[in-house]
Amino acid sequence: MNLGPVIMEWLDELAECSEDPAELTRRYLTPEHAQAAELIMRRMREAGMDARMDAVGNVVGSFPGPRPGARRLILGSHLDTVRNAGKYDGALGVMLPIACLRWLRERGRQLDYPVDVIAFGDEEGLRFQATLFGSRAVAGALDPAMLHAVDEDGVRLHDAMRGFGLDPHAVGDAGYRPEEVAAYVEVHIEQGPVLEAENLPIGVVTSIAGAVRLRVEVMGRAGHAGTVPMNLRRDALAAASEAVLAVERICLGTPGTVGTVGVLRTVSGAVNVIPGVVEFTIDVRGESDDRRHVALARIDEAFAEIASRRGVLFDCVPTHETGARRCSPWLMRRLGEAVEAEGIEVRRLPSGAGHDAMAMARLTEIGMLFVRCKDGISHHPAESMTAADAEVAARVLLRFLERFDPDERRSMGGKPGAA
Ligand code: HGY
Ligand code: MN
Ligand code: MN
Repeated sequence: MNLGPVIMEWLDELAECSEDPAELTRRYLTPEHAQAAELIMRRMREAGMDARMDAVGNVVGSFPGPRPGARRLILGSHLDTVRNAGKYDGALGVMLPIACLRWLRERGRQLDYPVDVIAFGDEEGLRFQATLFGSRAVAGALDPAMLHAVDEDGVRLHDAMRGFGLDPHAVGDAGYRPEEVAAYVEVHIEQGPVLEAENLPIGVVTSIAGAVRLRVEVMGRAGHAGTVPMNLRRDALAAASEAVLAVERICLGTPGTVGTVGVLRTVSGAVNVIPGVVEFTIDVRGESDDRRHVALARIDEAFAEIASRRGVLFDCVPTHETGARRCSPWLMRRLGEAVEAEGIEVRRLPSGAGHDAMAMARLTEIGMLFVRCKDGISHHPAESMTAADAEVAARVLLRFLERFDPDERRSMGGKPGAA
């Protein structure tokens, strides 16, 4: 079939769309987003799809299928990246389905149901902290308040939309109606070590951990580093440092949760000034929503104790929360059958990382395939996978596509899997 090398070449090409040639960074509503969108639309058109940009900057490719009005299968993932990212997080789930549809078209094999491929414009939330913005819009689950988010240069999301040629009042146009969608399936690198450790190229995802992100501001009192006695200080950075270690200690002590402080900065810091204001972010995930809430309550208590002992204030603002999601048993079974048909052991595994599928679960049933990645590394330039594994994933997806019946689920009853 030889799709693996084609997919890897497309991913190399897409990785060129970066705001920094030295490290891959592609943020929402930037010239690099537009450049990537053009490239993706070109590949979609080669596959015989209609390709367009939707009202929030997602790229949507549509394959009509012979039965107008039949419920459509949506495939896809995100085109944006974290800072200094790897080439495969998100991009694999955009380019692989397009390559598969082009392969089918070149052989005159027509699927008998409509398929859309969506490259979501903002899953990571790197620029506006508006995580899953593109997929939430498609799922009709967008919180309009997100439009007022501001990036690090003070640009508001709705102004950036206008600058990108989009109308912020039209974001609702990106939504699909539940009755027109049969399922959403996302192919993604595992971003973890399990498949590699078990020498498997591919796995079927069972659930996606829920996540909450907060922006925390610690307000103490700035002062001269030489004149303020230690016992009279309200050092915001010392307090924040205790808070960071509290997040680590609490999540270590709350089984099934992970906690990360990914960004920390002193506001107008200087070597000879006691930090007055410090900002940092928190990301807490949990296999179950309850576990995540327990960890958050404990973090709240710890911050209150630090604040009163040190005479500082903590202001914690949630910037994102998504509940844990279960993947559809129906889709897990069909994806598993496709893996088995390739002669591969079916390994089911949970996702600790978040994905657009979490938002799409508000619209339809979700399924995910994980592809092995080297050393489980992701969100880092060392993120890598092989053409051979891309080939396996393409073969599995093609088997899934050729057997998929958009009406099968309705005959089985049941609702999308929200844990
Ligand atoms: O943060 C995540 O889990 C995803 O990569 N956006
Ligand atoms: Mn990511
Ligand atoms: Mn991702």
